[in-house]
Amino acid sequence: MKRRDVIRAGAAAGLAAVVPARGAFAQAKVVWKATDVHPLGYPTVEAIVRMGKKLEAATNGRISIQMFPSMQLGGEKEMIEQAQVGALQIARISVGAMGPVVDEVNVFNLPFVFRDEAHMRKVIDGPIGNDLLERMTNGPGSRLVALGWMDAGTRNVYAKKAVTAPGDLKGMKIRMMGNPLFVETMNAMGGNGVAMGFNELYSALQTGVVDGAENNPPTLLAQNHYTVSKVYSLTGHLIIPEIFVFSKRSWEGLSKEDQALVKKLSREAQQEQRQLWDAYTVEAETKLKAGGVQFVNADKPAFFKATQPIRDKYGAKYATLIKQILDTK
Ligand code: GTR
Repeated sequence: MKRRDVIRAGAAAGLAAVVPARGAFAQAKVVWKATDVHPLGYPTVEAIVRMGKKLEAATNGRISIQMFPSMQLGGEKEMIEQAQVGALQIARISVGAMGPVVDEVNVFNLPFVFRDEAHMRKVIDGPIGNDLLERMTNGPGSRLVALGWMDAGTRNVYAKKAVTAPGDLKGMKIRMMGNPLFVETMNAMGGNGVAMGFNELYSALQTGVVDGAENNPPTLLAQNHYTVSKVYSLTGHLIIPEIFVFSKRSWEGLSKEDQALVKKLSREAQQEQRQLWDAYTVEAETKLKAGGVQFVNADKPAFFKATQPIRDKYGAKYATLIKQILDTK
C-alpha cells in the first residue's frame, strides 16, 4: 500500500487520529487534525496553532497539530460530525452549533441572557462554565471532549440598511445559525430568520438570497461580509462564546499523560485566545470603519422586549441555571 492508501484505509476504519508521519521513527509520530471556519491569523485559529507548537515542543515532535482553517473541512455541523467519528481531532465551534447536540448549552444561546461581554466571561470562567464543559463532554450523544471556551464578542445585525428598532427588520431575510432557537429569535426581533450554514453565507449575501446576517466585528471583517453589507447596527442580541472540542474516540486512545498535557495546554489556549480576541476586535473595528462600514446604535431595550417570548419558551426548563447566570456579578 502507498502511504496515501494507508491513511485512507486508516480513516475508513476510524483510525484517522494516528496519521503516520515520514521519518525513521514514523510509526510513533501522530498528527492531529484541527479545523475552524475562520482563516489563519483569526484569534481562535491562532490560539490552536500556538497550542500545536507547544504540544510539539513538549512531546519532542511526537504529537503535532495540522490546522485546516477557512472551512476546508466544511461548516460547523460537519466539523462536529467528523470529530464525533474521529476523522478529525480538534474542532473550534460556536456554542450556537452545539445547541442541537447538548440541549442545555442553549441557555448561552438565548438572546440577551448576558448583560454584556464582561458578564459572559465571568460566567464561563466560573462554576457554570466548568459545569457546561463537563456536560458537553459527558452528555448523552456528545461523543466529544470539551476542552475549553473562547471569546466571540457580541453579535449585531448587518445589512445594506440600518436596523435600529424591530420595525426596521420587517420583510428582511436575515441569516441565522442552524438552530431553531436563532431563527425564532430573529422572527421575534421583527425579521425573517433563515437558517443557513456559515459556508453558504458570503454568496447568499452577495446574490441577495438573504438581506443580511448577524455576527461580531471580527467575523464581519475576516469573512469579507463587510464588502457586501455596509451597515452594522448595534443590536447586541447575542453574546455567544465558542468552544474547542476533541474527538472522544481519539481521546480514548491517548495516554493519561497526553490527556493531562492537552488539558493543560487547552487552559493556556483559552487564556491566550482572550488576549488575541481583544486586540483583534479593536483592529477589526478600525479596519471596518476604514473600509466604509457604518456603525449604528440600535434600540436595545426594544429588542430585549421583543425577544422575551424566546427566553420564556426556551429558558423555562433551565430556570435555575438562568437564575445562576443572572446572579453572577
Ligand atoms: C462566528 C463564529 C463561527 C460561526 C459563525 C456563524 O462568530 O466564530 O464559529 O459560528 O459565527 O455565524 O456561523
